[in-house]
Amino acid sequence: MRYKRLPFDWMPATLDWIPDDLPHPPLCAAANRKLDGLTPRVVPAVYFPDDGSIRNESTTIAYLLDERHADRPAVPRDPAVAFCSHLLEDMADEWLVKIAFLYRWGHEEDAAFKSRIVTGEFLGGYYSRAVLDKAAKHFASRQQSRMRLVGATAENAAMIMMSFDRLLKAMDRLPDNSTFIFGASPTLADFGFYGQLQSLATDPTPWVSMRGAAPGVFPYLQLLEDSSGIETQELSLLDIGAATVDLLRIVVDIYLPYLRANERALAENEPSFAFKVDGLRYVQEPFKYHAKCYRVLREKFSALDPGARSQVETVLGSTEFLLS
Ligand SMILES: N[C@@H](CCC(=O)N[C@@H](CS)C(=O)NCC(=O)O)C(=O)O
Repeated sequence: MRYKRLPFDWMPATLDWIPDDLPHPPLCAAANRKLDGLTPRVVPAVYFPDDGSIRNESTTIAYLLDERHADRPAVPRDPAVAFCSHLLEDMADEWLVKIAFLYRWGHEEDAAFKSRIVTGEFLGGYYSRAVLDKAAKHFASRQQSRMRLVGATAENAAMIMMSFDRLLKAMDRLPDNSTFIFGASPTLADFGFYGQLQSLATDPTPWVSMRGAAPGVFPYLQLLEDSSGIETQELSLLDIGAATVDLLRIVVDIYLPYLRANERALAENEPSFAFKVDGLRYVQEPFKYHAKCYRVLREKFSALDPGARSQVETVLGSTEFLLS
């Protein structure tokens, strides 16, 4: 919204995250009235005052905002860049959340620290320390109970951490060749990465490893925090550097095989699925929404004209997982 120079009000939202036996402060009540009837029950959500609609799913919201406010688009105009940007944003939304979950809810120190920040934000003030402690504990244990659903488990930790390691190495090299992932102005991919990396950069444990392994990521996040002063540029895959190619290769090596294994398990009604990368094994219950993500990616790939498709093929190295 800041990049697009759209004015907005920020409203902390609660869904059902406050225990029933605690008072629901006025801030929660106001946000909950706006979120009433929202499906699926996930945030972020954007309320559009012009038609009174409320929409969620961050990718859908981003496309919708570009449709309604075409100036300063987050979706690049060049179709090959737009496709790669969508691919990276999808991985950021759906895979990087496993890294964030594993760190935040898998370490007691991180869980205690961040659950207070999250719950304190939606309690909004005028609460006692006892109320904050109770709400934070309730929220942390609720999130910990969801780790398996997300795939953030001890048996998957090695692959998840390997993907984080590759991600940090690539992101740290981004400034060698550009400011943002595809060049001098940000795209949907940057905003997707921002959401997850900003969490990781402010949680105690990953913050320390990021400072050591990838100090170049912090100025990038700082620039993205408010990119309203950055001018929009035309972007081309012909100008991208090695770091961006490395990021895209993480999609090819890990995220697309994950999506395919998930889709197959759903089609065959399997209770769980597994896949391997570099000898590391990942296992999870199938997740319906990720089958939709995979379908959308293949539809977008098959809609590319031959010129754009060949550019995408060159940077990805392999498009085997994108062919229907
Ligand atoms: N794919 C969705 C994911 C949204 C999502 O899962 N949001 C979480 C919070 S970050 C949520 O609302 N979860 C529901 C819950 O925990 O009850 C998006 O990108 O918007």
